[in-house]
Amino acid sequence: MDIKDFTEFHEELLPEFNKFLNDKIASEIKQPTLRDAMLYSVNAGGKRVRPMLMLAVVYSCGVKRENLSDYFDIAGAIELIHTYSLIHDDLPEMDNDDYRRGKLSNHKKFGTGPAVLAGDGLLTQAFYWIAKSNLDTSKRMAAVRILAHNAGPMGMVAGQMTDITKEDRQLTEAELTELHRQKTADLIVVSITIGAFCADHDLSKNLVDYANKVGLAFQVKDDLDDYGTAEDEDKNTFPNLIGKDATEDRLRNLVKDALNAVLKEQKFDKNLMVSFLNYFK
Ligand code: GRG
Repeated sequence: MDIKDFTEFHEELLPEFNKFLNDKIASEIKQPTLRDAMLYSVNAGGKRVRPMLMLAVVYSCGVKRENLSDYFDIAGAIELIHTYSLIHDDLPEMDNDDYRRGKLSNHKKFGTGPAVLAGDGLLTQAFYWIAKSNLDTSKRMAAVRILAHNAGPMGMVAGQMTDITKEDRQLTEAELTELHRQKTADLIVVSITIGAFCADHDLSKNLVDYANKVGLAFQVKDDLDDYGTAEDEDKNTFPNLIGKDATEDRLRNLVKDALNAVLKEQKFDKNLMVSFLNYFK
């Protein structure tokens, strides 16, 4: 294996993956406002953590660098779903944010109707990309099933519903953990597990444990990053519920557990998944 580190992997793959995303959306979506609104948020500065995690798992399972583009449709689908979720999350009837990643949110740029439709378009197109991918039928079916399960009303959409309906009361620690698991962790877990399925890796409890710990750590880090800002004040977050120090402890423990889990993984190059944990430092 030539690439030993997640950061290096990310830098190596990103330009090619970004070009793939842009070319594909630009050629497939003919309605100009819809195409512009979809491309606006896809190109608004996202870090591409989820698709790069998926591709890094594929690579760690032994797929060669030159064959990784065979998996771009599935990795792209995950990024489209992530992007749709952020557009809808920013809407006035949801989190009501005017800015995302320092740029105008989609509805502020295009209007609420177009933003809803840009999200709808990204969500639907994700499953079109998976269905049209050149991977074996069994892999495409697994990707559709896992993604729909974790991103839809059994996962992320359910988490979002809990979030917007329980906003005005403080959740218990167990409720908050479940909300974070559904809203954020489930899509991260998908990125890892779909990667393993697509690369013919026998999905083990260790890799699933790693995925679950990393997924939750992602939201706990986000909570810590936002802690103390004006918008964060009344929100259901770990630091608001259990305090900053206890939340930092929780993050450290999640990262330690993720490391221990992935180190036990068999028939798998561990360098990229271990170095990904630096994201939480
Ligand atoms: C609208 C169905 C629906 C779901 C929305 C993802 C989500 C659910 C809401 C976003 C709220 C939020 C900011 C959660 C924190 C964790 C998170 C998803 C952060 C953003 O992910 P990054 O850092 O984003 O990977 P970039 O900007 O890099 O793409």
